[in-house]
Amino acid sequence: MSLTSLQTRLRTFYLPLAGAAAVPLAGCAGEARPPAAEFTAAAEETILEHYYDGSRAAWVQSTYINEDTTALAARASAEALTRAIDFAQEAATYDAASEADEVARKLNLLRGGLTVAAPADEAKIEELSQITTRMEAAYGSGRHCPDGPDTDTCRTLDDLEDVIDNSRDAGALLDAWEGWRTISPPMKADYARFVELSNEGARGLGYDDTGAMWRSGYDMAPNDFAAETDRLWEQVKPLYDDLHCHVRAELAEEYGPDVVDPEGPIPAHVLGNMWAQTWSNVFDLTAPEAADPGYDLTEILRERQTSEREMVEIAEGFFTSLGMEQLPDTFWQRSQFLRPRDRDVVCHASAWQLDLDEDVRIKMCIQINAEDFSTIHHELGHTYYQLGYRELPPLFRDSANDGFHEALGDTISLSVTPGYLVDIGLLDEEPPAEADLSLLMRMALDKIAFLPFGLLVDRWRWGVFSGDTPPEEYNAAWWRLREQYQGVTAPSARTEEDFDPGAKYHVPGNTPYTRYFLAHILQFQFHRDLCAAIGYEGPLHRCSIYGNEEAGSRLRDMMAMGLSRPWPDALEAIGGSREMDATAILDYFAPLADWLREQNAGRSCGWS
Ligand code: X8Z
Ligand code: ZN
Repeated sequence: MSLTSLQTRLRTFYLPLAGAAAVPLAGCAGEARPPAAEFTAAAEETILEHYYDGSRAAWVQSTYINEDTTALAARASAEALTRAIDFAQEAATYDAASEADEVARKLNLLRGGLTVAAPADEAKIEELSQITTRMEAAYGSGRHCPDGPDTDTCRTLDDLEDVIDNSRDAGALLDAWEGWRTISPPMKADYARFVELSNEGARGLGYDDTGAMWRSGYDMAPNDFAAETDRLWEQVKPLYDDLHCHVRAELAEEYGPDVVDPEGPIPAHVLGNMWAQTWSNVFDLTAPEAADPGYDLTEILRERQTSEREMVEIAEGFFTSLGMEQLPDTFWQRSQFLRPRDRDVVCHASAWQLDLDEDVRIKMCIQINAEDFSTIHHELGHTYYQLGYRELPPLFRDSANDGFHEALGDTISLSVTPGYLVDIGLLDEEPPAEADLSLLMRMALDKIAFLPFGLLVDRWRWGVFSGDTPPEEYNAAWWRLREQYQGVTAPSARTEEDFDPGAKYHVPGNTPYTRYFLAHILQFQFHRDLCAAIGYEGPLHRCSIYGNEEAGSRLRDMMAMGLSRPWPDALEAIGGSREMDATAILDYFAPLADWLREQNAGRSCGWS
């Protein structure tokens, strides 16, 4: 996995993969316990010692899925988890509050920095590791085979996404949408058992459940964190509602009221994305008619016959323009850019730091299009963050909070403006100012549309982990949240035989998801702060920090801080503010918000 995904499994399994044997454990009568600083130092040493072995096993499994690599990865995962739990339990015996800041932080990270805990029981650790590894493999090798396995009719996620992203045939869309969701029902029993075991582990460490453990990683009380995400959502919801209203009206016109009810939630198969999480593939149906965006980056990349590797090189060029280092040779030698022809891999994009040092890699199945160009910047954001904090003590080699890791590369992507594309020679001239509305619309279809999805995935998991949502209500609860937050509905009848959350990578991959919601707020905040810092005064969507030393130095300072300080300190390093604030995203889209309100005049909005 990766530090996004990678982050998950790194920290989950491999970080505290440290060898328990090297650290004397407390608990035996008469045995002296080392001072906390000694304990954390020894833990970090063992973490480093074992980390590479664990992440190599995970890398090989993700890039070559079969029984053997899955068994080896499960074994490595069990060993890592055993050590992690030993460390976490040991850390919990210290009173962090009475220690110096740095040691207190390390104790809390050892105790609560896991994405999955396990009961301190060898058999249960083994079972949990097998389940998580099996779910990951099931997703990666998932195929829809209408005529049975290993027939010519089998279609991979790429094949099915190709339909969802591009087709306008409601029947074909439905077929692809339902097809991908045939991969997940077999995961349901595993998922339910995973919930039981990981909760037992979290409770053993003093948390109410796994969801509470996840919410504890934000330098504030877990309940305050949930309230903070509600507050941010309330700030942006009016803009989302306006976008939803307009998009639904245009889709109803395209597909007719039998497919898209002009007053109800939008069916999930017509939004141009397998999970209806970003909508820019329906740009042509929803764009402002008078304003041509002036260019299409997908077409430019294809016409120029840009290769997958060249796309990564262009993205690297943005980061080096900010004064960051070139990527190491091993990055180019060891990364996976293409879907291999002859074996199953986990194609979901991720960025890895296998040795917690310079062995950084990305794993993608790049397609030559604008969306993947942006995802490459996203992944390199992870990579540069990893390189940026590699000198810190091992436990601090991570971002200020997980939203920061997800936001960095996207912040760079916001600077991929038409002006920047002209600068690097991909575009001949900047489109006229009238194109801005369309450019903002294309961006909003990704960034604004994503927000409620970014929130609801973990709202679902928080309910599952707390027991409010038992297995017999998994799917119904998922669709209730999809409708409540997104105003999106299932395009055909679903039952508890289905397990639709399992068809989204991060559920079987056990990657917390609120990080992406935070990142979508933070990246606009970073962008606004950096643009102000470089003295830019025009509209935010035309600002690019490309080539700017001052912006680069602020980003580098933040990355070099890693996880060593509470996240408000890192936020302050960028722009002075210590609070997350969604007004930046509202500022960015202000011209579009006005236009949307005009379009919606006379329409009835909302869906309940
Ligand atoms: O999973 C990712 C990245 C890897 S951390 C490609 N993202 C989320 C998703 O695809 O669902 C980026 C945005 C949201
Ligand atoms: Zn990411």
